[in-house]
Order: sequence, then C-alpha cells, then structure tokens
Amino acid sequence: MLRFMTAGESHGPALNVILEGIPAGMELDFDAINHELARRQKGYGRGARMKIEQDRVEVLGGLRSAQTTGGPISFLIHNKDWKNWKDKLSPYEKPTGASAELVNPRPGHADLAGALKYGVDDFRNILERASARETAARVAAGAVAKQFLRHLDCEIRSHVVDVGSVQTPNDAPQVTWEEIVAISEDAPLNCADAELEKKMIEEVDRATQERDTVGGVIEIVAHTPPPGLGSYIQWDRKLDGRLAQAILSIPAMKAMGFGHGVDSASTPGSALHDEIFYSPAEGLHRGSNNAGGLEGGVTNGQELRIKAYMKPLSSLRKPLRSVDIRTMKPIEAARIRSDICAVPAAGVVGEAMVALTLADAAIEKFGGDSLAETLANHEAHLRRVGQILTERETPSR
Ligand code: EPS
Repeated sequence: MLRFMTAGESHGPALNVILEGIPAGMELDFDAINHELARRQKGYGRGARMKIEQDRVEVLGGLRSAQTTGGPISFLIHNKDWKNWKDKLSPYEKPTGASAELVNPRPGHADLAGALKYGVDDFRNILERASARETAARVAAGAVAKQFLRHLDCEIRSHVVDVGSVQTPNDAPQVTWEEIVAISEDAPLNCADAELEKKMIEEVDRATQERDTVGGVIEIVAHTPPPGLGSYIQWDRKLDGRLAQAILSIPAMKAMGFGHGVDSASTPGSALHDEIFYSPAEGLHRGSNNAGGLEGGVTNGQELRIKAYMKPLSSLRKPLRSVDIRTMKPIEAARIRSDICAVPAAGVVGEAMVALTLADAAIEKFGGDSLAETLANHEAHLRRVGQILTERETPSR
C-alpha cells in the first residue's frame, strides 16, 4: 500500500528516497521534514561527520504547491562530505589519486559478510551502502508518514531508556507520553530522567576515553494508532511482525519487544494480560498496557509501545583483531571515523520506521486515493467502533 525505497552511498553525492502510496491532497510541511532530519543528527556521542552534514530535503517529485499529487514522492538529501570523496568514489571513473579500498573487515559490521556475498576483496562498496547514513533517507520518508498519521490523530516519539551499562531500573514507573513529549530537544541523550542522563553521558565519555563504543535501548511510542490496524488472518499481515521487520532493519538493532517485551515470558499470565473494563465515562478500557498496543497482530486502541535494543557500533578507535582478506594475515580491523553512541539518533529512525509501517497499515485499512477519502473512511470506522461501545451500554441487548 505504502512503499518506499532508498538509494545512495554514505560518501556519495546524495541519498534518495521514493515514497509511493501517500494519498493526494495532503499538505506537506517541509520545515517539519527538515526538523526530523536535524533531530536524527543530534545526540551526545555522535562523531565528526555530523559537523559536516546539515541534512535537508530537495523535492524531485510527487508534489505541487506543497501538496501531494498521489504520485511517488521523491526526495534528495545531498551529502556535504561528497566533496572530500569525489575522486575516490566517482561513479564514473577510477580514482586518479589515493584509493578508498579496504581489506581489513570490522567484526560486527557487514564488511566481511558483504564481501563474501558479492565476491569482492575490497569492502568499500559494502561499507558505503551498509552505513547508517542511509537512515537519513528513511527519516525523510518517515516524516511524511508522520504528517499523514497526524490527520488520524496519531503521533510518534521515542526516548532513550538505557545507554551501555546505565539502565533505567526495572521497577521504575513507565515513562508517560506527556513525559516523553516534554523532553527538551536539546537533551543530550533524549532521556526523560535527567539524573540518569548524567550517568549516561559519563558512560559515553568513558567509552570515548577507552576508544570504545556503547549501545543502548530506546522506546518508541505511538500515541495512539487507530484500533483495528493489521490482522491476525495471515502470518504476513500481523502488524507486530511487520513492525518487527521495520525495527530490526535499522542498522545495529539486535532485538525488540512490545510493551512488557521479553519479560512477558517470565511473567504469569494472570499478571501480564491487560484486563478489560467498561465505564460510561471511559468506555472500554484497560488497567494496564503490557501488550504494548497490539493483540493478535492488531492494534487494540492502546498506546503502541516498542522497545528496541541497539548493539554498540562496530567502528572502534581501538580496533579489534581481524584478517587481511587478500593476504589472510592477521591485521587490525579498519579504523573508520564513526560515532561513539548513536542511540538517540536510532530512536528518531525508529520513529520513522514505525510511522511508515503504521501509515501503510492505515492506508490498507482505510484506503482512499485522496486524503479526504481516507479521512472519511477513518471517521466512519471510529463511529463504528464508538457504536460498539454504545450498544454494550444497553443491558437489554
Ligand atoms: C557510519 C559512520 C559515520 C557515521 C555514519 C554512519 O560516518 P563517517 O564514516 O562518514 O564518519 O557518522 O552516520 C552518518 C553519516 C549519518 O548520517 O548517520 C557507519 O559506518 O555506519
């Protein structure tokens, strides 16, 4: 229904994204798109590259007078760093000066697996495309999906839960939606707890000193998707499965969970499942949200809560042991300029991927070639859901 594809290399001329399926007649706010791109560039522990780039979209198609036409939306994001790589990575001709070849793969990166896959003994091409730079293009597409979802009264934000060994205590109360949106955009690590954030900063500083990297955990919250998105009817229509693919496709993501997440496995059923209540004032409601907003692969009207677990980045300033893939002799892994910690940035990318997945499911559910048609169908759906509640209110029925 809604699909997108990206192209471009980390140090190439530009990144490109094509997003198809957004209904016609939706006004686009470009400042909001560029703002999302700027949010992704932030975070304590980002490397020198972010001082070079200032990501902004240039529109190539799908819009007229700032309104969607229904055609594929295409954005270009220029890489400012390209000017430093023009000769080495020219798409047209061999370099005349120094080569950008790399033969010492980084453990944990796509370098070696990619070189084996494509049958090459220089993993430059693999690094260029596997780089998390590509996520800028996803964030641009995700920003459009976010604007679409706003018409359905759904907003998405993330916050940082853990950085390295600095973890939010298990018994800490859940960070509420209001607390998440109240986090200052200047917060260094996008954490709702300022005391914990100080410790996270120390953790990043320690990693920097030790020439190491740190991962972490983010939570992405959608407040509140329309009920009834996704389906239990077939394995590939389950929205939890689709969201899992979206999240785990983000570079360095190793695991994810909904609501109570992996701890669900060790919690008794009686304590885990969210009991159902009804009152005229609140309608159908739950006393908890351990399921994280989905049951049976379908949104249930609760907040969508996803935790995503990011491994530490694999570009280390104190390189790990590796092998020269030409000579097979031991060698240090490539020392590549990178970030020490990119956890808050991954949160922004997570928001984009959740937005794109929810927007896809919403377009599937409500259809519509124009925004007006989609919104009319959405309203009719909400009325039907409301009617179920009213009927239940009448004891004689
Ligand atoms: C990345 C390495 C670094 C990061 C990059 C991801 O880039 P460079 O090698 O140019 O310093 O900054 O992330 C971005 C450029 C970005 O926009 O997020 C990697 O190897 O994945």
